[in-house]
Amino acid sequence: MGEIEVKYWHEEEERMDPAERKVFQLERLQTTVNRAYRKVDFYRRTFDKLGLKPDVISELADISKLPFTNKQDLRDNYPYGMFAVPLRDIVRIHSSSGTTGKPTVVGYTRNDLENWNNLVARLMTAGGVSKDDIVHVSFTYGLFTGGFGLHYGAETIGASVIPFSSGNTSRQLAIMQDYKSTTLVSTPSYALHIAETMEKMGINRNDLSLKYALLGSEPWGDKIREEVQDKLGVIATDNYGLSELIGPGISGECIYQKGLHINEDFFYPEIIDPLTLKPLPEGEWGELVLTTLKREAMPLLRYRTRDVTRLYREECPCGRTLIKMDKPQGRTDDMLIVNGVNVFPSQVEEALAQVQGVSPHYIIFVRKKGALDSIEIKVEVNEDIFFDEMKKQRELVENLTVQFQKILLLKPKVTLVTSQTLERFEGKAKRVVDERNS
Ligand code: DLL
Repeated sequence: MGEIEVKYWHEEEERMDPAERKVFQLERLQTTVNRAYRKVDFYRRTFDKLGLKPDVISELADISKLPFTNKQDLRDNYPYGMFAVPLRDIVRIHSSSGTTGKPTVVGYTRNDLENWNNLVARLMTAGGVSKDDIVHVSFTYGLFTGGFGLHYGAETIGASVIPFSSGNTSRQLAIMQDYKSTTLVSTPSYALHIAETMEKMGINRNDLSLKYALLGSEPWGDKIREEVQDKLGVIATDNYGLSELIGPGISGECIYQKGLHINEDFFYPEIIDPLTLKPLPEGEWGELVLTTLKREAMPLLRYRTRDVTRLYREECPCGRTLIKMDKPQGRTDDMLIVNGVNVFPSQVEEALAQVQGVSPHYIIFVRKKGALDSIEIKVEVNEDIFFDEMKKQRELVENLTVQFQKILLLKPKVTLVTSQTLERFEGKAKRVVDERNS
């Protein structure tokens, strides 16, 4: 990695002295709170009910006096009730899929779009991309923010963008090969799927020109990173965001892969205890809460992301001074409670990483057995394990069970399945089947 040159998109902002950045944050927070109160009925009503005045912020710590905003608030104000500008000033609308309720709608003014493009350009630059790159986008283009978000970020840098969108993996590979794509943009699970399809098609990493993979939109750990890097021959960096706040562009890793740099001059991050709702000090794990600092169309105050991570400051070899967040471990609403024990799917992945011979593909089943919950984890073995050797299989199951017990603090039933039998995903992977209420 030594020869890789560190690049910045907004060097001044990304390397600013944190004390100086705080001055900007405070000014922007005050403006945001004022605008939200004046322009969004929902905030005015909430503030008035609490007897809060919009001038409540005289220092950054005062943010804890503000109420939280939840996904339900966006749903209650569906579709345009959270907008702080008239519709004629909105130039783009995205929304969530709405599979679990009313969709949440997000609007962007022209300035919001410009900021969004630049924030994505920042994280893509941090991940190694430059105007010399050919960027293949495998995110869906549509209401989902992934496709358009990364697309315009790459265009802003001046890279050549191939807007493939999702589906037809063998054709995607042919295009990547012929067009000499240097950068893959997708979910981590889709990057894995591409790697497997390459094997099936007899395509070698040297047949492709890939150098970077910018992966995001779902949790992933080191095992997936290693596989993707090894099989595609790339530096794979993580990037995080959610549509309610902007989409991708909230944070991203640099090529040193030492945590995600948060664009904190645009989003003020806090970590709270999801039960007491009290702010937690830097370094502690909890729920990420974000406040927009520059958004025109839809300012959001203390939005509860439900994502579990921690915030920390440390000197990064890349020179960025932005606060970091750890790779999100999962969502508080994805957390399974199995016989009173909290289980995150990411812990399963962590356990898998400790064991040789298994792939990163798994599914967790939770069932009710009488009064108790039971958990089964189906794990796909690697091709090179001889499935007909009973002894080897038994050892592998024992090995996995020990690791799961150590990390999950409960004993699951472990079932091995042959290579390539679990479902693959083009969008976000679904790894939990909770059959307790069905
Ligand atoms: O997934 C935005 C995005 C697109 C981010 C492309 C990065 C790349 P939503 O569909 O609204 O937006 O889903 C947001 O996905 O609250 C997290 O739970 C999860 N998520 C997103 N990025 C990551 C990540 C986009 N890097 C929800 N690691 C968030 C873990 C992630 N989880």
